[in-house]
Amino acid sequence: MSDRKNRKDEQLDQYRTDDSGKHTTTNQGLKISEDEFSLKAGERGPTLMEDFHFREKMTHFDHERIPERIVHARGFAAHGEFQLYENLEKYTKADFLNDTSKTTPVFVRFSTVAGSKGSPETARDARGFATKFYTEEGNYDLVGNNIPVFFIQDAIKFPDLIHAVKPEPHNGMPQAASAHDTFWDFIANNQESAHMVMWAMSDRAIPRSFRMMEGFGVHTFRLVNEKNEARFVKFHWKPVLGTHSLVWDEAQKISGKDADFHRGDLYSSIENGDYPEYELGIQVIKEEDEFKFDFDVLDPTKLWPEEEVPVEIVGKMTLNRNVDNVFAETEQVAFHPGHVVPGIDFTNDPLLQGRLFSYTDTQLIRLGGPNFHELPINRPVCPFHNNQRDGYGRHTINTGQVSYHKNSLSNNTPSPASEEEGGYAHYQEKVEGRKVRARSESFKDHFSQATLFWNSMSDHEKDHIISAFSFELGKVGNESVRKQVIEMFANVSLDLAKPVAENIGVDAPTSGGSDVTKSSPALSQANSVQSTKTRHVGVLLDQGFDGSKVQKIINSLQSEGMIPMVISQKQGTLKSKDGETVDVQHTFTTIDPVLLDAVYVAGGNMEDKAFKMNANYYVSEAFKHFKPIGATGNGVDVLKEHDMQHAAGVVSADGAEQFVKEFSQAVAEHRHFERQLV
Ligand code: HDE
Repeated sequence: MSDRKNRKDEQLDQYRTDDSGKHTTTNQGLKISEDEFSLKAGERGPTLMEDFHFREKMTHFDHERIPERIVHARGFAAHGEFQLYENLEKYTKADFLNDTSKTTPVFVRFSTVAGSKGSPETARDARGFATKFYTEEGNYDLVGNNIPVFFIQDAIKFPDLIHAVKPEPHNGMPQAASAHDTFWDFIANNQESAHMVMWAMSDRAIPRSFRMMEGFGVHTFRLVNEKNEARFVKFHWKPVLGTHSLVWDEAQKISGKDADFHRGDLYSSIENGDYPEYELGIQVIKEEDEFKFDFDVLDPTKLWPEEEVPVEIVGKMTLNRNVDNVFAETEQVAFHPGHVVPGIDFTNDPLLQGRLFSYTDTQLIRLGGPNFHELPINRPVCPFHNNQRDGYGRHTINTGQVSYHKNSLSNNTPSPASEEEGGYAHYQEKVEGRKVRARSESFKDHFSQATLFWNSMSDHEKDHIISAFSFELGKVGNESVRKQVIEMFANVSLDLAKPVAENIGVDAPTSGGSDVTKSSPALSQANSVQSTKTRHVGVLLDQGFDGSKVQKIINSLQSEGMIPMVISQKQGTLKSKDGETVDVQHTFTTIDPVLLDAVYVAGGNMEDKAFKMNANYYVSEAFKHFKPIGATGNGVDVLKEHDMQHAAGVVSADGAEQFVKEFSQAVAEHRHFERQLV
């Protein structure tokens, strides 16, 4: 946890309270003398109405729940800071993007979209990536996802999309899953979804960690500079550890073994001082180039290929503090894409326009009224003044007689600021048109970028997409829906639609295919950053191991940034042949290979059937999930038993140094999908 307090942290100090070591009181401050027995008429008699302590305690409990978010209910958040690398005044007058000496406090909430508040975190889904910048000009919210495009082009369709993906209304199933009839029926009948579905069926929808996924603002926004020159912009977050994913079988098993897998990973990384870092990137298009591309820059189902519009890296965000209280902070935080600062503005993207309405509206029911901006987590670090008054849960005590504009009694204050004084002025875009309910022709190509995405995938990523479609559609009972989806995705690629059709028992498409040959290497995770940092290595160990060698290897793995965890049959201490001792961190039952990044069989008693059986299980699961596997000493016997010693990503080099070198390389590569293709 970071020791230095930033402005937001200092502000939150006024609201923090520590109850430890204190007497219990009622909410009126009255000390109570008994907290286990209600007040009764006689030891065996009825409880009395006058027991104010009982009534207050129970009433508060009865009202502890608020409605969960209609989407993104399952989320986890942390505090941090944003540091600008270079002054962006040529693009924007936003103060926090103009001064490299400033750090801006941030609060970031990650989430899944479809599942309820208690649902498993490794479901196949997009992830929310919402950032609140507490700038000196007010809060700026970048409310993004880990997928750069969206299912629909117009906000009016959002309730339909969400109704289709949520559990079906007649039986309330399935939870946190798109693998059901109504979702795929919606997709087949709303073909603008093709591009995002490709992402949702790809490895991007099962990230290894919140720390290893990208973030995207999705919409095209505007940057406006001091001279009132505007440019189109797309925002990106690039994780310093690279973008990495789980595999589907593993993700499903993690849902059972540890439904808190992603929050646990974020929480413990921050507690251990391994602060998650993301670089902020911007893609900028000049206004005069608006129509120079083969997509409409206002269409939220399109990305701007990085090879055509490069991403400029402009700053870094570091998450360095866990919340003190999940309800007060993570649950009560209220994001809104309409929370902007001077220098950042909207465009006419019809999805964005609708979001500008929805987010305040939803907080009114979720947080119970119009004063949610006063909750500590939502307060800007700069002062706020206006004539809004009253309402449920008002905290501010506005003094004085005047609460209207214009006035003379308070010298016509509070009063609007001019642009020079920092007043927000909307960009004066010229707009004209008839009132129509329609969609622009330029929004009607739904498949080219879906094919671009497909073309950009490596062979193993394509295999995963075929498997994901086969799984999801395999769960769709209605045959007509299955057929419609195959026909739809035949427009993306026959190399995709044909094998899926075969897997799900419907006729292969006879027409379709795409002329698009373009690809964008930046879209493939196979080209992402490799790193050993914070990778969890399960060290399988038993009594009588080779003490000095194993200890040396464990220390070296640690200095490469990995987190080795000794796993054995029983908790306690293990003794080596040469008398060294090692503490056991987990037993074979308290952890599972699906929760690890790599497995290292460091040796043990192979005569012991239980040890051998567990070691076999750990190694075969890790192998199945393409994870790096290492073995030294008699641990190598386990590899031999599975005939895997020569497979990709399996390391059994003899000397400790060589072993660490090869094993570190294997861990940095994350997964070894060459195994899948042989
Ligand atoms: Fe959201 N979305 N959304 N969304 N969204 C909400 O607001 C909505 C969309 C996103 O951690 C809700 O406070 C509409 C795109 C995130 O608290 C709600 C449309 C993107 C979060 C809402 C969209 C997002 C939300 C529910 C279509 C990526 C969680 C609770 C026009 C750019 C924020 C809440 C958090 C949450 C509406 C589409 C991201 C109902 C109407 C596109 C990360 O207001």
